[in-house]
Order: sequence, then C-alpha cells, then structure tokens
Amino acid sequence: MERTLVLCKPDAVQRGLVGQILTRFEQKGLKLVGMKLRQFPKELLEQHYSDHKERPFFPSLVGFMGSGPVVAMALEGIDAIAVVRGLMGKTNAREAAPGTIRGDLGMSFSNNLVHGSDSAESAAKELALFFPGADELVDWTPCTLEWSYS
Ligand code: YYY
Ligand code: MG
Repeated sequence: MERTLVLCKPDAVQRGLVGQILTRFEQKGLKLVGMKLRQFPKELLEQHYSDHKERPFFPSLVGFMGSGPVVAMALEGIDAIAVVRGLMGKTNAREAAPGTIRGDLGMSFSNNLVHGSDSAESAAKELALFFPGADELVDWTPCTLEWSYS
C-alpha cells in the first residue's frame, strides 16, 4: 500500500468541485486517510513546490496556491501515487484526456484543480508537510477492501 498527497487547489474550492474530485478518488478505490481545509501560509507552499523554485512560474504558482482555501487529502491504496496521477491527467488541463479530472473539469494550465505527489519521495515529504501531527492520518479498514483489491 502507498500513501499520497492530493490538494484540491483554490480554483477547485472556489468552483465547488471538491466533492466531485473526492468522489472520483473514492469511487476508484482509494481510501481517504486524512483531510483538512486551510488557507496555507506562503512558507509552507514554497516548501511544497521547492523543486520548482528556480522556474519562472514559481512566484505566481505560490501566489495562486495561497490565494484561497485548499483541501488537502491523504489517500491510500495499491500504487496510489501513480493511480492518482492518472486520474488527474496532464498538467495543462486543455491537453488532459477526457475522463481525467483536469480533462473533464478544467481549461487552464495554472488553475488546474488538483495536485498529486509524483514519487514516493515527494509523497513522504508532502504528507509530512501538510499532515505534520502524529494523529492526523488515520489507519482504518474499509469494509469494501477485499472486493476492491482482490
Ligand atoms: O505535477 P503537476 O501539477 O502536473 O505539474 P508540475 O510540473 O509539478 O507543476 C506544478 C504546477 O505549476 C502545475 O500544476 C501548474 C504550474 N505550472 C505553471 O503554471 N506553468 C508551467 N509552465 C508549469 C507548471
Ligand atoms: Mg508536480
């Protein structure tokens, strides 16, 4: 089992799409193990996107992510990192395939609704950043587990 961080970005919250986005992950068979809504501070967002800090879009990306509330979720499942990335679709929502979250719900490159960790290393870093408390992620067993994963 893997855990990964998903963020519903400020555009998803403003457009009232958080429920639809979470539903896609739940229906796929990913288990929600942590969730919170916050307007996150700039310093945390800069750390989150530190791999991009030399890129020209970094200031606008951090500004956008701090412009309103974000819903952070921790999701668990077999190959959860790759499964979430597949459900999200390509970064540029205009190029994202129909059937993906970005492909179905977005038209923007920067306001592209969701973030998902891109590797085991980034998932570990990002989960620790957004869910630092020892009791923030919950171990539980869904009654559907054996039917979804056998
Ligand atoms: O992982 P993903 O979100 O699909 O893309 P990244 O390459 O990690 O970029 C993070 C974030 O930055 C992206 O979701 C939109 C924004 N961005 C941008 O505004 N302009 C770019 N040329 C590249 C990325
Ligand atoms: Mg990325």
